[in-house]
Amino acid sequence: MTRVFSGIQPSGEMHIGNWLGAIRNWVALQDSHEAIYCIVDQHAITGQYDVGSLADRTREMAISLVAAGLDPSRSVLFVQSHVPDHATLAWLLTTIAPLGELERMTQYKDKSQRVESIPAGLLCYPILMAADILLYRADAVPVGEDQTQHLELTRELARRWNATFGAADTPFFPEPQPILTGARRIIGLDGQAKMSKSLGNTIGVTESPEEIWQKLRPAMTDPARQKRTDPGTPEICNIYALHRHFSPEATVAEVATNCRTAAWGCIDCKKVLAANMATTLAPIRERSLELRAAPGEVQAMLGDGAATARRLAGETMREVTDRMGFLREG
Ligand code: AQP
Repeated sequence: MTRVFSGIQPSGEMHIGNWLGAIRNWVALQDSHEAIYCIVDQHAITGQYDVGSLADRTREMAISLVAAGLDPSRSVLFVQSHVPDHATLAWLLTTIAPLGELERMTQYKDKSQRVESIPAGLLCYPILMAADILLYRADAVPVGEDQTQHLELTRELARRWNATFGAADTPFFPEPQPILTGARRIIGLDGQAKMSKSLGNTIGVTESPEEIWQKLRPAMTDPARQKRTDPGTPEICNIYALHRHFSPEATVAEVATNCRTAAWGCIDCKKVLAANMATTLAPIRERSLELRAAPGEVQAMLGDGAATARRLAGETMREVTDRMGFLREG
C-alpha cells in the first residue's frame, strides 16, 4: 500500500482552510493508503508562541482531527515531540541542506518580515518538515498549495541524501509527491491573505453557528461594491468563493445571479453562506464536543499512535545512521 504522511501545526484552532485544503484528503486517504498523520508541535514553536497553552492547543488539534474523521484504527495519529527521531533526522538533513534554497522559501520570506529578530528555526522549518516526511519514507503528502514549495525541497533533500549515502540503484528515500484538493488555497476573511491561524483571518471548524455568523458578517466582499444597490462581481468576492465550497450548486448559481443584479446585498449572501457552513461543519462540531468530554480517549489514541510512529521511525533511523557511518551503540 502506498504510504502517505502529513502534519498540522497546533498554532491555533483548525480552520476551514486547513480542512478544505488538506484535512478532508487526510480523512479520504485512510481507506486507500497507509496513512500517518502528525500534530507538528515542534514546528509551532518556530515563531513566538504562548508556552502556557501549547499543550492544550495540541490536545485540541487532536480532538479536531478525530472529529473531522481521522480514525486511529485506520491511520496513525501522534504528536511530533513524542517521537524524538524527527529532530534527530532534521539535524542530519541540515548538513546537506542548501542555505540559499532555504532563504528563498516564500513562507520564510513572509514570516521573517513579521519578526524583529529572525530565529534560525524559522529558516530551518522546511528541513524539519522534510525529516517528518522522510522518516516514514512516505510516497505522497496531502497538503495545501502553500506547502508545495517545502515539499519540493523535501524531494531535493531526498535526492541529495540518496546520492550521498544511499545505494545508487535503489534510492532509500522515495521522492514524495503532493496530493492537493480542489481547494488548494483558501483566502482569509480579510479577502486578501491566505487563511492562516497566525493571521487571525479564520473560521474554526468547531465554531458554533453564532460564532460563524459573527465572523462572516464583517468579512470582506467584492471591494468595488460600495452600496447595497451596486451590482457585484462574484468572481472577485471571497464570500462567493466560500459558497462554492459550502453551498449546493443551485445556491451557488443563485448567489452569482443575485449578486450581479444586486437583488441580494452582501449581508443576504453571507446569511445563506453562514447557514450552509454551519450545516456542513455541524458533525465535526458535535463530535468535538463529545471528545472534549472524554479527554482520556484522545490521550490514549495519541499514546498508541506515538508507539507505532516510534517503531516505524526507529527502523528508518537504524538504516540512516548505518549508511551515514555512525558507530552503533553497545
Ligand atoms: N488557507 C489555506 N488553504 C488551503 N490549505 C491550507 N493549509 C493551511 N492553510 C491553508 C493547509 O493545511 C495544512 C496544515 O497547515 P499547517 O498548520 O501545517 O501550516 P500552515 O500552512 O502554515 O497553516 P496556517 O493555518 O497558515 O498556520 P500558521 O499561521 O501557524 O502558519 C497544510 O497542508 C497546509 O497546506
